Amino acid sequence: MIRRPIIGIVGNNYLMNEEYPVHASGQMNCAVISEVMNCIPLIIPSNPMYSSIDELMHICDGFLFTGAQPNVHPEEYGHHPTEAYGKFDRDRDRVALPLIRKCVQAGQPVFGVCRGFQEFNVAMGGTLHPEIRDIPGRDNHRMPPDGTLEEKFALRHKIDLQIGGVFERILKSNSIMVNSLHGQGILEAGPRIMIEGWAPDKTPEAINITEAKGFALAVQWHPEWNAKEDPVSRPLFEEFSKAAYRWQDDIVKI
Ligand SMILES: [Mn+2]
Repeated sequence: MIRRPIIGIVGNNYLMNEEYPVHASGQMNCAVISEVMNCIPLIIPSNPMYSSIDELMHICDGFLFTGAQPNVHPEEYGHHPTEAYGKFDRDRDRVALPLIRKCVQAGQPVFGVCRGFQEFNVAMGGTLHPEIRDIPGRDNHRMPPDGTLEEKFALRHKIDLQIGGVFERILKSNSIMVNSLHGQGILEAGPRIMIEGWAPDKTPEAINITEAKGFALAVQWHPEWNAKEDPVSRPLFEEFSKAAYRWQDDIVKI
């Protein structure tokens, strides 16, 4: 092996201090790739002009689709934007959605978190709801508006996992506790989206893409928080890591 696997982090585009444009990703994403996965984190500037999807797949061995404040643009799933949808990051949409589709087809490992989870669903033909707490019977899944990071990322609700599913196999349990920092959620699951985890109010929180050739899981919560110690986060990232090492081995053999 020449080097450890590289995990591309699909970066966010935003205005620092509301005026200076930057490409960025949270440091927790890099830390989990380095410290739990034993892989190399590489933040990708999400702009389709800079690199093709094939070039990104050649550079990296797997991809992490992280959380972010801007939502996937509703035109990507045939809905009209309203103020309820908040801010957008069209360049990330244009990189993330085709990258998910192509990786799933190729078997290159992909893991989605929060916005990444929503990107998986949209990439596979599903739709999103801009504010799930407005759906009758649903809870508020947003983070507390105030407080420390520890309070914002604290465990908030249970998830029931599908018995016999991929998540249950990895986590060796069908009931787990997770944090919750999302306003959006899945409205209709795409045809190949297998929902394997539900919050107590039936909001989908863990998905697997059926008939994907490789590792293709996504979660609505933020497993990068406290990933070294958390009994749910750690096995998920370890499994993602194994998939990236396997992918790299296979590529080297070719
Ligand atoms: Mn939640």
